[in-house]
Amino acid sequence: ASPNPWWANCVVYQIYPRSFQDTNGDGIGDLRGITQRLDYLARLGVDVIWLSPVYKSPQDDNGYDIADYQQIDPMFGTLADMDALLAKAHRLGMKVVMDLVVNHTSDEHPWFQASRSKDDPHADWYWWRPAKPGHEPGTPGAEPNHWGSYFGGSAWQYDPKRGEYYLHQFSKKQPDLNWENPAVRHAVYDMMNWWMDRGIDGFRMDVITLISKHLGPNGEMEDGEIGPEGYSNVYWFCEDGPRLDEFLQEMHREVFDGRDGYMTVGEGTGIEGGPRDEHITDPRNRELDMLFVFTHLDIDHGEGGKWTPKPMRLTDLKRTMASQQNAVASNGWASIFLDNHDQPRVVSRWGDTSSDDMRVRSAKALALLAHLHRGTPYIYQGEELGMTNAGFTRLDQYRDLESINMYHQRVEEAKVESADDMMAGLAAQSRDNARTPMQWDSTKYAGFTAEYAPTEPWISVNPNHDVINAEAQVDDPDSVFAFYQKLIELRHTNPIVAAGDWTLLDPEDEQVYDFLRSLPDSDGGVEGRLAGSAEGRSDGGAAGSTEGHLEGGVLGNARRSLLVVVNCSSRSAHVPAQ
Ligand code: TEU
Ligand code: CA
Repeated sequence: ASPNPWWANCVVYQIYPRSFQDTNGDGIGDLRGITQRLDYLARLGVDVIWLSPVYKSPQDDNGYDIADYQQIDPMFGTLADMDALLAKAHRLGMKVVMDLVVNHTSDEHPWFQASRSKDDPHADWYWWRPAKPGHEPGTPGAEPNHWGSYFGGSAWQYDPKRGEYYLHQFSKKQPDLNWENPAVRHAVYDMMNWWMDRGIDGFRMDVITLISKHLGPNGEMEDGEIGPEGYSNVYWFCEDGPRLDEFLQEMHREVFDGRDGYMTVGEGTGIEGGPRDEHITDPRNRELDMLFVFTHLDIDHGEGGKWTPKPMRLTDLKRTMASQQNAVASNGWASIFLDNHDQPRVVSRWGDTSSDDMRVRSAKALALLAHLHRGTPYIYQGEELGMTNAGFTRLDQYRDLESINMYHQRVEEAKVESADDMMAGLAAQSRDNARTPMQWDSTKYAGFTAEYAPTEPWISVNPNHDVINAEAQVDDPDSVFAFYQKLIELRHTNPIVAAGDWTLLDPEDEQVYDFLRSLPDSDGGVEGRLAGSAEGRSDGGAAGSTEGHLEGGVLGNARRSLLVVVNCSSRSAHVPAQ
């Protein structure tokens, strides 16, 4: 059933446009900046670029709140700039995938504005509900239920014009669209077709597994247990709802049937890497090509969730990765990622950054680990340089609404955490860790914006850009950048990397992460595997001690199999990395 489609041999590079390259000195990255830097990406060797949202938006959640799907936000440029970007990328042999954010729109989208009138044709395009019976609409406690938003506060917002509440899982400027309404779905498909016809090569679909809601038989929305912050969980209502497969198949029919050379990857919020992952990505079901499954990024979340991080155990990483790999071993396909714009930088998170040398080794080890699993690897901008967490120590350095809102909610309102603990949680887990400007060179603003730019970057540049930057790495054969180049090259040239089976070797070992890749008709044999494993362990040397380091190597490289061994012992010696 393995289709071996074009994207199985590809490496995708995610760009967060506002932090990539500024060309007009306003301190915000733009499309022209991306176009200028495409040669760098071609040199790295990536095949596909995924752009986080660049559509017209009030930027409440940095563009994940879209007010017009068919316009570029003036901050980023124009449609003509987008066409130029596409043309140059294609000329350089790279495809371009755009972010599709259709679980919700901005509250400033004309659809939502129209929906505020009960007699408008758009009245039913969002999730409107009246106040709780017996309560005065708009007063505290009158919300339809206790669901909390992921970005703080209630998931319900009162609209005085309509006299009702609308559901927003994310910020109150991100109302959830009502996918039960066929008019909503067809408006989305029309927009997607418009972009495909313009020449883009597919979509990364934001929280696409949340579009179908679990309604009761009469449209009821059940409340849940109220947590320490005063809200109940909304996720059970939205994750992997009963009509998800139907909606994805309809989308496939309406947008993708009859096209080729494109790819789709869905953010698989709530999909655990099991039968549902396999089902959604099995090409026979005509839903999505790949999903991002997040189980491996939850392993360092403590009892209070991501804001109370705990040390990561290597055995948990292996267990979660194995479940993701095994889910799609016969049907479907995996996406492999350790970083994105919502996650702290993996080298700070799980690596050893106590010295420059160890940071570089850690970055390479993590790269090796990710890129030699079976699936399509995703690189998040700056990961290929070993960029680190932001190192912010004050709340006013943060820009992310989730980080700021959750600080206020947890520390000041619900008082579930001290200010110091929350600042430590933010330093470890805030999304802004991934959003500091791309480090191109060692000049004042890291080459992200000109030194004489009239405006400071929208978020501070990491002071370590004097050491960690692209200019210092692109010509250095020992750099993290060069290591990524080699891994990408390996995927393109060695069929075992793209197509080989994946077998985890020592699930219980806390220091060594080793696995075997082999093509089904492997002539390596079982004996060879075991010998390779033993060799890897002794070569790792420091396994069991606390003085080794996190680094990796491909030890066996037979014609039909590949043994990958990553020594993670230093990591265990240095957690919690805070
Ligand atoms: O993220 C949604 C998501 O599933 C969460 O893991 C999100 O990262 C978390 O709530 C924040 O810690 C997507 C986008 O990637 C994110 O940038 C957007 O803010 C969000 O959807 C809403 O569009
Ligand atoms: Ca700019």
